[in-house]
Amino acid sequence: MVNKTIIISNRLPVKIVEQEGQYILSPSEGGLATGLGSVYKQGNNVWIGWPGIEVPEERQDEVRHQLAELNLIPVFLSAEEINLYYEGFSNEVLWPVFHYMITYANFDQTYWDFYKSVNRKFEAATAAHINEGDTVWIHDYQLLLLPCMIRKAQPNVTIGFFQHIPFPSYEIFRLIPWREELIAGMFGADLLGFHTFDDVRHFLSAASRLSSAKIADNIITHKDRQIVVESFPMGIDADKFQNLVKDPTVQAYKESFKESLQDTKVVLTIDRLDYSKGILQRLQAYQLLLEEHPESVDRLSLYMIVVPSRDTVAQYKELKDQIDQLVGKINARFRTLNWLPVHYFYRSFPVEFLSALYSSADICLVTPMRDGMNLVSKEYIASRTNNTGVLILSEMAGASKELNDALVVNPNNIGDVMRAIVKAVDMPLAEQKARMSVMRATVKKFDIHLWVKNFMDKLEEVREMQESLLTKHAVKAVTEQIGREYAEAHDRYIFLDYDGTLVGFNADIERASPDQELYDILTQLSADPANKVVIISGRRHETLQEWFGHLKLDLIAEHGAWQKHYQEEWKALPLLTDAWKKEVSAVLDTYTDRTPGSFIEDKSYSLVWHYRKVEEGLGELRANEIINHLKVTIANKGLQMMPGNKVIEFKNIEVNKGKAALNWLYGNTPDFIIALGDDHTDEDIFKALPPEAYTIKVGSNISAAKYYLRNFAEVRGFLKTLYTDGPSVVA
Ligand code: GDG
Repeated sequence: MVNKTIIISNRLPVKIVEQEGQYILSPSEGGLATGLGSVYKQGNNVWIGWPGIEVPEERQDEVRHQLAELNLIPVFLSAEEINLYYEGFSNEVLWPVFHYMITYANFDQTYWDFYKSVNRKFEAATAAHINEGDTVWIHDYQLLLLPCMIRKAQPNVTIGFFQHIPFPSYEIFRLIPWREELIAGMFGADLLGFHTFDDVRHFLSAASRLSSAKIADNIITHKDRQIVVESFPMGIDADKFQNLVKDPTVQAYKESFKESLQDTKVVLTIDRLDYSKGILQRLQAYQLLLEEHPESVDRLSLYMIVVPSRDTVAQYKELKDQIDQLVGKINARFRTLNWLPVHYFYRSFPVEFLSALYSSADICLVTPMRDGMNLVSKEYIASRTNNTGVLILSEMAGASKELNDALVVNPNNIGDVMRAIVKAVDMPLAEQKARMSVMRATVKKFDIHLWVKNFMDKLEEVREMQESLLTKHAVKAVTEQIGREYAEAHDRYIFLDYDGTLVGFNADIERASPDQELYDILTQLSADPANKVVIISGRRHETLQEWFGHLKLDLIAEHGAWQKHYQEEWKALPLLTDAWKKEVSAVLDTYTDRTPGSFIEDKSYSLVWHYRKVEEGLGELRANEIINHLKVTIANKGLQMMPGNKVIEFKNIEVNKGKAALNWLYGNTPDFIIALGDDHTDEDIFKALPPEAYTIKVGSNISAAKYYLRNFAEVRGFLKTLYTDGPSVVA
């Protein structure tokens, strides 16, 4: 069967009205629906979502059939479900919190219960259509739990998720009582997309604090799967807005504007009614302008379109009342016989009317308090086919990251917004054109079609990465192969790192000592005369001596600075100087004093700065500061700096586990080599060993090693299989 792609969002891209007992369907013209048209309208692909109206049970089949012709699959929701899952949890918890308006949030337990049950309903609707190998693209904050639900029901599908609104900083996100569940829900995806890199950073920081997943750069490793987190700034259907300007209906609207406006300049604003859009603050800035710049009177009008939205909710109704009052106040105070300061419309318009406004307005004022992206700003730009006009844009809108030729303002600074309007009014034509043409090129290039393509391409790339990782896990088949080769070999070298490989991590480094099970494994393994078992660790040689001196093992300590063959004495690498230590430790001391929980470990030929016990985030920050601080010293003194697992180690460049391992092999021709290790320093071994060696990374699947195991417990299970003939204990 051919694999398909399933789009899922709260709303289907369709409007349904009931007329004379018939359901009439009209497809949505929004940019997202157009962009995704290239996906869901193809082959057996579908789009799953709520059809936007309550349909009585006995008529659901009828609607289902009508929708099926458009490749749409409905999830029918009752009025109660819409009220509690959508208006409730989505719009009274997630929307305000994600837009940093926490005082508007209402953490109601019933909302949460319904959010879960409706997400489950979406999962059930999906289950009826999804097969192994399919691709799913879920949209937005109403469905944060859905990725995990689908993953559980159908593990072998590729799931993408895109969030259209901002992801807040951890300090805000943590306020939500169900924060861990939300993060876990999102973790079901393979690819998580946001509009901006700031949203990505915020998500990664929340994920690292609210889960035990490992995070490296923008990749989260969770339950053996890698989740890629990326920014995909959404674009618009730029061609459509550009071409609309020439449309006869649009031209007619424009003509009549021109007549009524005379010489008045127009400042345009278009938003849904929402407290995140900064509508009141914008009116205040305009009022300030009329007060401070009386020359604007008669010359500048504000055209303000507010599209009705959620106005049954008390907070929105209140906002509407406040806007009504302030508009009334400004108009009453400043209007003249022939001029109205604010032309205020509380309704929606056909897109031709918007196009006429966009292409007529001298200035577009877009000043949300927070906005995931903001498409209005991009639509204004695409409509400026003669490259004139000025965009004033809030730095809190995702779009401000791309449109840096706009006049960028802080929407909370009313004076700043006012000054930007003055600047826009006075801006010479040449400057307008210079700025606008750059922004038009951006909006045209990064349009909705490229956005869809970029996301789908990345999803495909992630799918391929997941498939190749699956084969890397040293699962049963592979361990059996290693086991066979091991059994046939007569001269074996087994290199084993210690911390994180043979034992788990402990915040207290002295406490991670070997336990009886590990001693048993090492004793059994080394009992075979064909085996040379080498512990190769960053630990001090005194420690390795104390722990392993009595066993039949070779020991390499401090990444190779100290070495000991079984039944021989410890030897240090010759000609190593440690004179540099004074200078480096003086610098490290200043950081340790400022970073509670950190400490310095002094080894013969290296210094280690540990931050495992430091507050999450602070340790990484300080580590980066240290790296920057010591970069030059390190290079000048022939040292190397090695960031490891919650440590940074400084040591002589000659000391390296890879070189030490090669030294051990020098002059020998073993017929079986295997190395297991978990951190940065073990990568040197993986790279140094000959190609026929088995290399196994522990804990992560991003490595130069050929295979990986999940943790030290799997390592122990694996090692046992080598000396017992029984089946692999690795799952
Ligand atoms: C969310 C995020 C993110 C407006 N009035 C009329 C009308 N519109 C259209 C505009 C524009 C859209 O509505 C509004 O999009 P925004 O992006 O500005 O804002 P949200 O609705 O809050 O969207 C936002 C977006 O998702 C996409 O990811 O950018 O940050 O909050 O396209 O043209 N359309 C018509 N008549 C109107 O009166 N036909």
